Amino acid sequence: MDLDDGSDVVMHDGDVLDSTENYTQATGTSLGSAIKAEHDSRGRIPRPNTLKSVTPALKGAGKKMHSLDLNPGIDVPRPPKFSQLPYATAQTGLVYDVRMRFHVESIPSENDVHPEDPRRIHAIFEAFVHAGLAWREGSEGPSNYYMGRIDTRKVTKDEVRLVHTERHWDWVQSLSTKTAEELVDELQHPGEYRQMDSVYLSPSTPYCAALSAGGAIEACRAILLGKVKNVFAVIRPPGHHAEREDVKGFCFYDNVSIATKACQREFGQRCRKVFILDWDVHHGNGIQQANYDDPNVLYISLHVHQEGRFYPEKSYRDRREPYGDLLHCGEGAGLSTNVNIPWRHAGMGDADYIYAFQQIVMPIATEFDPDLVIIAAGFDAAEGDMLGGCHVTPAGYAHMTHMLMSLAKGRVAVCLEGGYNLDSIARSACAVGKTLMGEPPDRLETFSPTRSGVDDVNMVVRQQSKFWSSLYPKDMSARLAGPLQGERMHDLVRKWQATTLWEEHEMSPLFIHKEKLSKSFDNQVLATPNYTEERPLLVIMHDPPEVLASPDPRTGKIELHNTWLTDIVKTYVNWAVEQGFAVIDVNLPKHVTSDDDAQKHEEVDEVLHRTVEATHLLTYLWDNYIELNDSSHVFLMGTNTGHGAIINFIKANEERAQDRLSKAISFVEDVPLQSCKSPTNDQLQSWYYGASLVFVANEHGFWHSEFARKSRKRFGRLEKSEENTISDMLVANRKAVTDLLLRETEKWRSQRPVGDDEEMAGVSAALPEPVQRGLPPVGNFALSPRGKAISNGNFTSPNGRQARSPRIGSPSKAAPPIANSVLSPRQRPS
Ligand code: X5A
Ligand code: ZN
Repeated sequence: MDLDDGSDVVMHDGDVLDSTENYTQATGTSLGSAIKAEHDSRGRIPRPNTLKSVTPALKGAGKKMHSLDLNPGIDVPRPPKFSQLPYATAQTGLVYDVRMRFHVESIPSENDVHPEDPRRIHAIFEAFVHAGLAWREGSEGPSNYYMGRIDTRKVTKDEVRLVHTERHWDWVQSLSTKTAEELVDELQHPGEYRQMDSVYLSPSTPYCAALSAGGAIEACRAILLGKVKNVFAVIRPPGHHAEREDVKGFCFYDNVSIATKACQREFGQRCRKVFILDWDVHHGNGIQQANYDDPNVLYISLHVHQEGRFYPEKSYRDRREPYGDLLHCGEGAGLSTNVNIPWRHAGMGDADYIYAFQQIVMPIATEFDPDLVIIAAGFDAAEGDMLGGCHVTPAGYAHMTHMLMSLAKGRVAVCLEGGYNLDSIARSACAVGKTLMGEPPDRLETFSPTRSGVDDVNMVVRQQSKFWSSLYPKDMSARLAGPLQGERMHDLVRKWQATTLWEEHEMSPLFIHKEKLSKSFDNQVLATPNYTEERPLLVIMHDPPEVLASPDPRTGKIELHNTWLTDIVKTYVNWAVEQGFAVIDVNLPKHVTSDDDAQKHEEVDEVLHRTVEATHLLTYLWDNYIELNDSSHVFLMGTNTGHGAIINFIKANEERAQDRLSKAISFVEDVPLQSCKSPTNDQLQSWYYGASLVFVANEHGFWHSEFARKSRKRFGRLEKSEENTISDMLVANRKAVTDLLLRETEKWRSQRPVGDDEEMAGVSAALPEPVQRGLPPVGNFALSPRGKAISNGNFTSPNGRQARSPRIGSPSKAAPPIANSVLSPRQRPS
């Protein structure tokens, strides 16, 4: 065996422990001076074998654990008290050694203390003592309930080599003989094979890193040897970012992976399968790498990912592709035993974590059925952590711990990783410690996971359902992306709408010049042929129709017979056409697809972004199709982001809007209500008040704001709807809208030539002429998704003045319209 020198295990050193463990107000600097006292004249920490050692060295892995018997303190683990309840009456172990505080910045920076602060482990130990969980000289005692103290020791080279390269070991070792200046130089001019990323170095770094990894091993061994029921290892430096040959993210040795492999080697069948749960807010790239092809190590990590923008992604020397995304599921025999739960946003809280545990972690871990559970327990997702930006509470950590304790007959080793707010980590660790000791978790206080959190979890379920028989619904994306070549329903529905609007009202697409084009833009803007004529023009900017589905509970499939589409906007279009109005119908997609994401789940685009897009579109329509025509009236109607677009447009085009716009009608369900206040024109808001009608959902937050009582006028003429969804509001308030439009157009209606339009509308509604009419001119005015204009010669110039040829589909391409005959499922009009 490849062993270190004879000093590789040093047990309790009375002097050091007594002088520092009671150092209750230890700070970075005061601790620094306590440590400096032990440095020799050259400013180096003595080699461990010069520290007074009270026990003989324990060499190598797999030797009998002697320290448990040798240490005569009150906090030594005792055997279970009651053989009928061996687990319940056994103690929780505690690994903590003050010497792990020696790893400090060699030249401390003045103002900003490095977050991976030596006080971190002290703060946790201190909190344990104060909470009565851990014993310290001077604590009341003896108590039967303290954690049982387990000594740490230095990891051996042989153990480190289970995970890291020899070069990695040698380089870490080499730090111990360097001066402060040399260490700074090492950081600033990293050698050819190494690039420093988020670490600091001190001569005692190799020593502390060795104690940290050794502590993780001894924690697990104590459980597997039956000395304790579970363990909390308060260790530093952390480990989960350290890779085979890289120190990274404050980490030197991958403590948890080293402990895993050491225990698998020592205990064989008794510790064949290890489950590592990593709740540090960062992805544990090191743990993933070390166990990626091992079917006997299940690694599950919950971490903020932000689509690759969060640490440690983008920090790899080899510039590798995202490593912590949900597609990384292991390789070879280890395919399926790597599970990433990447949060696309920070700000996750208890409810998100509990949801992930219930939907993913516990089903998979239960099916995996481990012999040992190790928690890579960073507390940087805790409320108050400055690096994580999340909100997990102590009760949240307690519940996660509690759930994990149902696995592996309760064999849970908690190993500290990150966590940088001293107060947060102390409180979180206490909650975990108490839970390990048998105390039921505190009540949770938040229960609603965030929208994106639910999406993130369900995406992982979908991915992992390929590998785990306990996960449903099963994924179907492979089928979609394969020979089936699924199309987005959004695009199909809009195509169908275009077909019906063509058949019933001869509505056809207006050319929209868009830089970034996608299928979702085809057919977005449909107009009746008379939109340039002297008659009222109604422009409706609306959300896509609502789809209500009852998915198959097992497969997640949405069957068409269990799916309903409600398109209330259509009834407004029908009504307006009957009145002889021209109509421009604008569909505002909730997500704009791009070519390469055709079969992927997409979150709804941000409201702000969608509103900006809708504003551009409205401005374009106004410039090219509305302003220059002969309309007698212009009515703008908008739902949700359409409302925002109308207000934005008015504010940016005060004069033009006031000149031509007759009424602006809005329906607002789940977007902010916009005011029409202009900084330069006081008169604008009173004009808008007179020209608007704004329906606001019954439960919209506005009604509880102070605006609802005073200064309402700037929001236009508000109507509180009885209803709460756009569809319901459009139904319930239709009469108010149509009455308003009738009143506004009274004069025009009494003067116009009789018969003309009603006749046309009546004919097309009663007597469709499918074969003659042919297919609607879908795609004729829009650009194709690839950005190429498809034109068959009938091109409407963007100024909208040119006459439009109403029938464009060539008769040879004619296919029966949807209403008149049914196409077989595979058949397509060619
Ligand atoms: C263990 C851990 C975080 C590193 C952040 C570097 N490391 N910016 O939490
Ligand atoms: Zn972290």
